[in-house]
Amino acid sequence: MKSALVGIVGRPSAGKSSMMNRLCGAKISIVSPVPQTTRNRVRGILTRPGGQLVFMDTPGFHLSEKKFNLYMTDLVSVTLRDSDIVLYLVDGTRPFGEEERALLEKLRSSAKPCIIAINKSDQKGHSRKGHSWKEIRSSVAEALPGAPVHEVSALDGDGVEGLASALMAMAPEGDQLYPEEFYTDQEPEFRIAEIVREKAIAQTRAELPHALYVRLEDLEMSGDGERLQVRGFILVERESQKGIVVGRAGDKIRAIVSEAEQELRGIFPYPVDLDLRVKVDHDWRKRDPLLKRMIR
Ligand SMILES: Nc1nc2c(ncn2[C@@H]2O[C@H](COP(=O)(O)OP(=O)(O)OP(=O)(O)O)[C@@H](O)[C@H]2O)c(=O)[nH]1
Ligand SMILES: [Mg+2]
Repeated sequence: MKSALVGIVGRPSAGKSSMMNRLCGAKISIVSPVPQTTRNRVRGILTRPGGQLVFMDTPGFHLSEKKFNLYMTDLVSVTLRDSDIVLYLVDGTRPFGEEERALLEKLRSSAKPCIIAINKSDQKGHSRKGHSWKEIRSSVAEALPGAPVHEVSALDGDGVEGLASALMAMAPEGDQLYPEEFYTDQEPEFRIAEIVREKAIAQTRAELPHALYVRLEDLEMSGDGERLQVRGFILVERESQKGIVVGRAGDKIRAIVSEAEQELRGIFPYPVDLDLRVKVDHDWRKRDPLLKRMIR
Protein backbone atom coordinates (compact mmCIF):
# COMPACT_ATOMS: atom_id res chain seq x y z
CA MET A 1 0.00 0.00 0.00
CA LYS A 2 0.95 3.67 -0.27
CA SER A 3 2.29 5.23 2.91
CA ALA A 4 3.93 8.59 3.58
CA LEU A 5 4.79 11.08 6.29
CA VAL A 6 3.74 14.44 4.90
CA GLY A 7 5.19 17.54 6.59
CA ILE A 8 3.01 20.64 6.21
CA VAL A 9 5.10 23.80 6.23
CA GLY A 10 4.50 27.45 5.49
CA ARG A 11 4.43 30.91 6.96
CA PRO A 12 2.43 31.70 10.08
CA SER A 13 -1.31 31.88 9.33
CA ALA A 14 -0.99 30.33 5.85
CA GLY A 15 -3.73 27.91 6.92
CA LYS A 16 -1.60 24.79 7.61
CA SER A 17 -3.69 23.58 10.53
CA SER A 18 -6.96 24.35 8.75
CA MET A 19 -5.71 22.41 5.74
CA MET A 20 -4.64 19.39 7.76
CA ASN A 21 -8.04 19.34 9.45
CA ARG A 22 -9.77 19.62 6.08
CA LEU A 23 -7.62 16.87 4.51
CA CYS A 24 -8.29 14.50 7.42
CA GLY A 25 -11.95 15.46 7.75
CA ALA A 26 -11.73 16.26 11.48
CA LYS A 27 -10.75 19.05 13.81
CA ILE A 28 -7.29 17.88 14.86
CA SER A 29 -5.06 20.93 15.13
CA ILE A 30 -6.21 24.21 16.66
CA VAL A 31 -6.77 27.25 14.43
CA SER A 32 -6.86 30.99 15.04
CA PRO A 33 -6.36 34.24 13.14
CA VAL A 34 -3.31 34.95 15.32
CA PRO A 35 0.01 33.97 13.68
CA GLN A 36 2.04 31.24 15.41
CA THR A 37 -0.91 29.42 16.88
CA THR A 38 0.56 25.96 16.33
CA ARG A 39 3.53 25.17 18.58
CA ASN A 40 3.87 21.45 18.04
CA ARG A 41 4.18 18.81 15.43
CA VAL A 42 0.57 17.67 15.48
CA ARG A 43 -0.21 14.52 13.51
CA GLY A 44 -3.32 13.95 11.44
CA ILE A 45 -4.02 10.69 9.62
CA LEU A 46 -5.85 10.11 6.34
CA THR A 47 -6.51 6.49 5.45
CA ARG A 48 -8.04 5.45 2.15
CA PRO A 49 -8.30 2.11 0.41
CA GLY A 50 -4.77 1.50 -0.79
CA GLY A 51 -3.00 4.22 1.17
CA GLN A 52 -2.34 6.14 4.36
CA LEU A 53 -0.96 9.66 4.69
CA VAL A 54 0.30 10.82 8.07
CA PHE A 55 0.37 14.61 8.09
CA MET A 56 2.62 16.56 10.44
CA ASP A 57 1.36 20.07 11.07
CA THR A 58 4.12 22.50 12.10
CA PRO A 59 4.47 25.96 13.60
CA GLY A 60 4.51 28.79 11.08
CA PHE A 61 7.96 29.51 9.69
CA HIS A 62 8.84 32.94 11.00
CA LEU A 63 12.15 34.82 10.85
CA SER A 64 12.90 36.05 14.36
CA GLU A 65 15.81 35.50 16.72
CA LYS A 66 13.61 35.23 19.81
CA LYS A 67 14.19 32.03 21.75
CA PHE A 68 10.53 31.03 21.57
CA ASN A 69 10.59 31.36 17.81
CA LEU A 70 13.90 29.56 17.32
CA TYR A 71 12.48 26.45 18.98
CA MET A 72 9.58 26.51 16.55
CA THR A 73 11.82 27.05 13.53
CA ASP A 74 13.90 24.06 14.64
CA LEU A 75 10.75 21.97 14.69
CA VAL A 76 10.10 22.92 11.07
CA SER A 77 13.63 21.76 10.15
CA VAL A 78 13.22 18.46 12.01
CA THR A 79 9.89 17.89 10.26
CA LEU A 80 11.42 18.52 6.85
CA ARG A 81 14.09 15.97 7.67
CA ASP A 82 11.52 13.35 8.74
CA SER A 83 9.04 13.86 5.88
CA ASP A 84 8.68 11.64 2.84
CA ILE A 85 6.77 14.41 1.08
CA VAL A 86 6.49 18.11 1.91
CA LEU A 87 3.24 20.00 1.48
CA TYR A 88 4.27 23.63 1.21
CA LEU A 89 1.31 25.88 1.90
CA VAL A 90 1.42 29.44 0.63
CA ASP A 91 -1.06 32.14 1.65
CA GLY A 92 -2.38 33.43 -1.68
CA THR A 93 -3.70 36.62 -0.07
CA ARG A 94 -0.30 37.91 1.07
CA PRO A 95 2.60 39.19 -1.00
CA PHE A 96 5.53 36.84 -1.40
CA GLY A 97 8.10 37.93 1.17
CA GLU A 98 11.40 37.33 2.90
CA GLU A 99 10.03 34.44 4.98
CA GLU A 100 8.75 32.72 1.88
CA ARG A 101 12.16 32.99 0.25
CA ALA A 102 13.98 31.69 3.34
CA LEU A 103 11.62 28.75 3.63
CA LEU A 104 12.00 27.94 -0.06
CA GLU A 105 15.75 27.81 0.47
CA LYS A 106 15.24 25.24 3.23
CA LEU A 107 12.91 23.25 1.02
CA ARG A 108 15.40 23.19 -1.81
CA SER A 109 18.22 22.05 0.43
CA SER A 110 16.05 19.32 1.97
CA ALA A 111 15.65 17.89 -1.56
CA LYS A 112 12.34 16.27 -0.53
CA PRO A 113 9.53 15.73 -3.02
CA CYS A 114 7.27 18.72 -2.63
CA ILE A 115 3.75 19.78 -3.54
CA ILE A 116 2.89 23.46 -3.42
CA ALA A 117 -0.61 24.49 -2.43
CA ILE A 118 -1.65 28.12 -2.71
CA ASN A 119 -4.33 28.46 -0.07
CA LYS A 120 -7.29 30.81 0.44
CA SER A 121 -8.47 30.57 -3.18
CA ASP A 122 -11.90 31.67 -1.88
CA GLN A 123 -10.26 35.13 -1.62
CA LYS A 124 -8.87 35.10 -5.14
CA GLY A 125 -11.18 37.88 -6.31
CA HIS A 126 -10.04 40.22 -3.51
CA SER A 127 -6.50 40.94 -4.62
CA ARG A 128 -4.61 43.58 -2.68
CA LYS A 129 -2.53 46.47 -3.90
CA GLY A 130 0.86 45.47 -5.28
CA HIS A 131 0.07 41.79 -5.21
CA SER A 132 -1.78 39.37 -7.39
CA TRP A 133 -2.57 35.69 -7.31
CA LYS A 134 -0.84 35.25 -10.65
CA GLU A 135 2.39 36.73 -9.28
CA ILE A 136 2.36 34.36 -6.30
CA ARG A 137 1.82 31.42 -8.61
CA SER A 138 4.71 32.33 -10.86
CA SER A 139 7.03 33.15 -7.91
CA VAL A 140 6.55 29.73 -6.29
CA ALA A 141 6.65 27.82 -9.55
CA GLU A 142 9.91 29.55 -10.43
CA ALA A 143 11.43 28.93 -7.00
CA LEU A 144 10.64 25.20 -6.97
CA PRO A 145 10.64 24.11 -10.59
CA GLY A 146 8.98 20.77 -11.15
CA ALA A 147 6.86 20.88 -7.99
CA PRO A 148 3.14 20.62 -8.81
CA VAL A 149 1.12 23.71 -7.84
CA HIS A 150 -2.46 23.38 -6.56
CA GLU A 151 -4.89 26.17 -5.77
CA VAL A 152 -6.95 25.30 -2.74
CA SER A 153 -9.19 26.62 0.01
CA ALA A 154 -9.07 25.02 3.43
CA LEU A 155 -12.08 27.15 4.25
CA ASP A 156 -14.52 25.85 1.65
CA GLY A 157 -12.67 22.69 0.61
CA ASP A 158 -12.09 23.77 -2.97
CA GLY A 159 -9.27 21.82 -4.63
CA VAL A 160 -8.61 19.74 -1.50
CA GLU A 161 -9.71 16.43 -2.99
CA GLY A 162 -7.34 16.96 -5.92
CA LEU A 163 -4.54 17.76 -3.50
CA ALA A 164 -5.23 14.63 -1.41
CA SER A 165 -5.19 12.45 -4.54
CA ALA A 166 -1.94 14.03 -5.75
CA LEU A 167 -0.28 13.40 -2.38
CA MET A 168 -1.52 9.81 -2.33
CA ALA A 169 -0.20 9.25 -5.87
CA MET A 170 3.19 10.66 -4.88
CA ALA A 171 3.48 8.48 -1.74
CA PRO A 172 5.93 5.56 -1.84
CA GLU A 173 4.94 1.98 -1.11
CA GLY A 174 5.15 1.22 2.60
CA ASP A 175 3.45 -0.07 5.71
CA GLN A 176 0.32 1.31 7.28
CA LEU A 177 1.48 3.19 10.39
CA TYR A 178 -1.84 3.56 12.22
CA PRO A 179 -5.07 1.54 12.41
CA GLU A 180 -7.52 2.88 9.84
CA GLU A 181 -9.95 4.33 12.40
CA PHE A 182 -7.25 6.67 13.79
CA TYR A 183 -7.31 10.29 12.62
CA THR A 184 -4.74 11.57 15.13
CA ASP A 185 -2.31 10.20 17.69
CA GLN A 186 -2.60 13.03 20.22
CA GLU A 187 -2.83 12.10 23.88
CA PRO A 188 -6.06 13.27 25.57
CA GLU A 189 -4.08 15.58 27.87
CA PHE A 190 -2.44 17.41 24.96
CA ARG A 191 -5.70 17.61 23.05
CA ILE A 192 -7.62 19.09 25.98
CA ALA A 193 -4.86 21.62 26.70
CA GLU A 194 -4.79 22.69 23.04
CA ILE A 195 -8.53 23.18 22.85
CA VAL A 196 -8.41 25.28 26.01
CA ARG A 197 -5.58 27.32 24.45
CA GLU A 198 -7.57 27.84 21.25
CA LYS A 199 -10.54 29.17 23.22
CA ALA A 200 -8.26 31.33 25.38
CA ILE A 201 -6.63 32.84 22.26
CA ALA A 202 -10.07 33.51 20.78
CA GLN A 203 -11.19 35.30 23.94
CA THR A 204 -8.06 37.41 24.37
CA ARG A 205 -6.39 37.64 20.98
CA ALA A 206 -6.47 41.41 20.66
CA GLU A 207 -4.56 41.77 23.89
CA LEU A 208 -2.42 38.67 24.37
CA PRO A 209 -1.56 36.87 21.14
CA HIS A 210 1.26 34.56 22.25
CA ALA A 211 1.56 35.26 25.94
CA LEU A 212 -0.26 32.24 27.28
CA TYR A 213 0.12 28.52 27.61
CA VAL A 214 -1.95 25.81 29.26
CA ARG A 215 -0.77 23.26 31.78
CA LEU A 216 -3.03 20.51 33.05
CA GLU A 217 -2.25 19.18 36.50
CA ASP A 218 -4.67 16.43 37.05
CA LEU A 219 -7.01 14.28 34.93
CA GLU A 220 -9.25 11.93 36.82
CA MET A 221 -12.32 9.87 35.94
CA SER A 222 -15.20 10.46 38.36
CA GLY A 223 -16.07 7.62 40.76
CA ASP A 224 -18.89 6.40 38.51
CA GLY A 225 -16.54 6.50 35.49
CA GLU A 226 -18.87 8.84 33.63
CA ARG A 227 -17.02 12.17 33.62
CA LEU A 228 -13.42 13.23 33.20
CA GLN A 229 -12.44 15.84 35.75
CA VAL A 230 -9.54 18.04 34.72
CA ARG A 231 -7.71 20.61 36.80
CA GLY A 232 -5.23 22.97 35.25
CA PHE A 233 -3.84 26.41 34.67
CA ILE A 234 -3.78 29.03 31.97
CA LEU A 235 -0.40 30.70 32.45
CA VAL A 236 0.45 34.23 31.40
CA GLU A 237 3.72 36.13 31.49
CA ARG A 238 2.83 39.07 33.69
CA GLU A 239 0.51 40.01 36.53
CA SER A 240 -1.19 42.62 34.32
CA GLN A 241 -2.25 39.89 31.85
CA LYS A 242 -4.08 37.81 34.43
CA GLY A 243 -7.08 40.10 34.51
CA ILE A 244 -7.37 39.94 30.72
CA VAL A 245 -7.86 36.17 30.80
CA VAL A 246 -10.12 36.25 33.85
CA GLY A 247 -12.23 39.08 32.41
CA ARG A 248 -14.72 41.30 34.14
CA ALA A 249 -16.23 39.34 37.04
CA GLY A 250 -14.75 36.18 35.49
CA ASP A 251 -16.68 36.40 32.23
CA LYS A 252 -13.69 35.51 29.98
CA ILE A 253 -12.51 32.46 31.89
CA ARG A 254 -16.09 31.21 32.11
CA ALA A 255 -16.48 31.57 28.36
CA ILE A 256 -13.17 29.74 27.78
CA VAL A 257 -14.29 26.86 30.02
CA SER A 258 -17.73 26.54 28.51
CA GLU A 259 -16.55 26.74 24.88
CA ALA A 260 -13.81 24.19 25.53
CA GLU A 261 -16.15 21.82 27.41
CA GLN A 262 -18.63 22.02 24.56
CA GLU A 263 -16.03 21.17 21.91
CA LEU A 264 -14.62 18.35 24.05
CA ARG A 265 -18.09 16.78 24.25
CA GLY A 266 -17.84 16.14 20.52
CA ILE A 267 -14.47 14.42 20.89
CA PHE A 268 -14.55 12.22 23.98
CA PRO A 269 -17.23 9.65 24.80
CA TYR A 270 -17.68 11.23 28.26
CA PRO A 271 -18.14 14.85 29.34
CA VAL A 272 -15.00 16.69 30.46
CA ASP A 273 -15.31 19.06 33.44
CA LEU A 274 -12.66 21.77 33.41
CA ASP A 275 -11.49 23.51 36.55
CA LEU A 276 -9.06 26.18 35.32
CA ARG A 277 -7.14 28.84 37.20
CA VAL A 278 -5.16 31.71 35.73
CA LYS A 279 -1.63 32.06 37.02
CA VAL A 280 1.52 34.05 36.25
CA ASP A 281 4.66 32.30 35.07
CA HIS A 282 7.08 35.19 34.68
CA ASP A 283 8.84 35.39 31.31
CA TRP A 284 8.06 31.78 30.50
CA ARG A 285 8.96 32.33 26.84
CA LYS A 286 12.59 32.85 27.82
CA ARG A 287 13.06 29.59 29.75
CA ASP A 288 14.83 26.81 27.87
CA PRO A 289 13.70 23.78 29.92
CA LEU A 290 10.04 24.75 29.57
CA LEU A 291 10.32 25.55 25.86
CA LYS A 292 12.15 22.29 25.26
CA ARG A 293 9.28 20.33 26.80
CA MET A 294 6.58 22.44 25.21
CA ILE A 295 7.68 22.85 21.59
CA ARG A 296 8.11 19.40 20.08
N1 LIG B 1 -10.36 32.85 3.69
C1 LIG B 1 -9.66 31.79 4.10
N2 LIG B 1 -9.16 31.77 5.35
C2 LIG B 1 -8.46 30.68 5.73
C3 LIG B 1 -8.25 29.57 4.88
N3 LIG B 1 -7.50 28.66 5.54
C4 LIG B 1 -7.26 29.18 6.77
N4 LIG B 1 -7.84 30.40 6.89
C5 LIG B 1 -7.82 31.29 8.05
O1 LIG B 1 -6.48 31.72 8.27
C6 LIG B 1 -6.21 31.86 9.67
C7 LIG B 1 -5.02 31.00 10.05
O2 LIG B 1 -5.36 29.63 9.90
P1 LIG B 1 -4.53 28.48 10.58
O3 LIG B 1 -5.02 27.20 10.04
O4 LIG B 1 -4.51 28.65 12.07
O5 LIG B 1 -3.09 28.82 9.99
P2 LIG B 1 -1.69 28.15 10.34
O6 LIG B 1 -0.88 28.19 9.10
O7 LIG B 1 -1.88 26.83 10.97
O8 LIG B 1 -1.12 29.20 11.39
P3 LIG B 1 0.05 28.99 12.50
O9 LIG B 1 -0.22 27.74 13.25
O10 LIG B 1 -0.11 30.20 13.35
O11 LIG B 1 1.32 28.98 11.73
C8 LIG B 1 -7.51 31.44 10.39
O12 LIG B 1 -8.25 32.61 10.68
C9 LIG B 1 -8.22 30.58 9.36
O13 LIG B 1 -9.61 30.57 9.51
C10 LIG B 1 -8.82 29.61 3.55
O14 LIG B 1 -8.71 28.70 2.73
N5 LIG B 1 -9.51 30.75 3.24
MG1 LIG C 1 -1.30 26.13 12.79
